[in-house]
Amino acid sequence: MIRRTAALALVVSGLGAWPAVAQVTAERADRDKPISSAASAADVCAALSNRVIDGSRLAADLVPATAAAPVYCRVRGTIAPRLNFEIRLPQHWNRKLYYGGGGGYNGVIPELVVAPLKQGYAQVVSDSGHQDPTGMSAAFVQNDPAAARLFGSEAVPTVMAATLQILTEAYGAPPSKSYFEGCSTGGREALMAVQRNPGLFDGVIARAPAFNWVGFMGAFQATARAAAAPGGSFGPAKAALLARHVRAACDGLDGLIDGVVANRDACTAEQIGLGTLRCADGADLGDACLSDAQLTVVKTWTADHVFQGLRGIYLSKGYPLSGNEDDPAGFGLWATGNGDVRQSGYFVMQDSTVKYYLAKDPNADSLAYAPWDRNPQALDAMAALNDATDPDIRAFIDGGGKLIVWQGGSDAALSVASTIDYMVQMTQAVGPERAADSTRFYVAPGANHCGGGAGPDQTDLLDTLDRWVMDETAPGVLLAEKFDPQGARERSLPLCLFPQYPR
Ligand SMILES: [Ca+2]
Repeated sequence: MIRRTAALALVVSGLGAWPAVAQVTAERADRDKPISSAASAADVCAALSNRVIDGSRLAADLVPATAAAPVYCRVRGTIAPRLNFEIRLPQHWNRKLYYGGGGGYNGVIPELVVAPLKQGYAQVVSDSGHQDPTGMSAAFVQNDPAAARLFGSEAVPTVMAATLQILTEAYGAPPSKSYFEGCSTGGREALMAVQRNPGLFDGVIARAPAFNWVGFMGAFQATARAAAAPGGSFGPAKAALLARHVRAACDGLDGLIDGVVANRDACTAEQIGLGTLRCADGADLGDACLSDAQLTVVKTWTADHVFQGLRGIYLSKGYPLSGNEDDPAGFGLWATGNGDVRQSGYFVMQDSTVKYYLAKDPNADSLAYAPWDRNPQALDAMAALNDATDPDIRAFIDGGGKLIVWQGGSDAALSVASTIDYMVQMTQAVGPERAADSTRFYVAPGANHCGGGAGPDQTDLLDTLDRWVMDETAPGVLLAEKFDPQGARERSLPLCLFPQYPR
């Protein structure tokens, strides 16, 4: 409680926009309707509807129950000038807050996360301060440094300050515990909160964190350039060839031929022997071999990339070959565009990044922008905004915070090797005792970026985190499950603490 109050005061004093909880509580006494933490969704909707809190008028409406989700009160507001947030209040509040992270370049209000609502969590999400239905454009940073700062790190503490005030308005008390969970950009927001606002959350789940923004964007561009080069087009048949080759070399190294390479450390370049896939003379001779240009795509993708700023270097570790490169929603979606690189996630994200952060020219040809570190000041500026690479998270740990980091072993969007590197550095920075006491790291073999893929991708990390925070039941080996589209369980695997793997 001391920790929470201190954190809130810190956030509020830094903003000036939202009054402190103490003031709100005092205002409460003037209102006639008694509200308690037992208030129903309809009660809190009635209490909050049309309330003006520091210049922001709240819209509150009751969302009826559906087959998928229970009834809840949806509260919408805007923090000037245009930071939109949405709070979802359950029928029976469990006195805890769940903050859900964003994705890509944000710009949209994330969808309802049903499981925490069913468990009685209040839930909050935001668009992080700009509006863009594609969620993949960095145009918002053009001539708007405030929007750039909100996306980088400031949206979460700003929305948290408002949310704590509104929950206090609704229930007469702030939450007893606050958790953050996000994937990709949401995972970056999770680590950013741990690093820059260490008192904000009692527990944080960072899934597939996009934490090394400068590094992985540069790696995106490098692979996109290779795939855009003459002969570099990498279609589904070539991806299938590559995946079969990797599985033949590595699938059984974990003791089970199941289409998933769990023993990734043993699946080395020597074990894989990519050279045997080369077409005669390096020419493209069909779908049974790879041309030199196509091998360059794979080598660029699996290589480490280091970019030089004035303040230091920016790193992206190579992507491990997982044997799941034939998944059109993984390697195909992100890296190659299934044969048309301009349709790939890499191209789209790096293109917007070059145009609005680096070249600062909406008409720039992003693939011609080379080398990636030609403007080191621009790299440093983007890193200062967006990189959550600080390994020293002692302030978070020493304040009692718990951190769970998760990533899919065949994540083609963000390299699991970069996350492994961060977790090693973090452990060195805080010391192995603190890391063992307060952090957990899981790699789910065969799981894609944030979910999907050949391997079991589903684990209830929120429940795991909550039991850790509430009961001090430290997580060990968990269960990863995979469900078919009808919700039936297809298979499961143990979810081991890194660097262990199921065998
Ligand atoms: Ca296997």
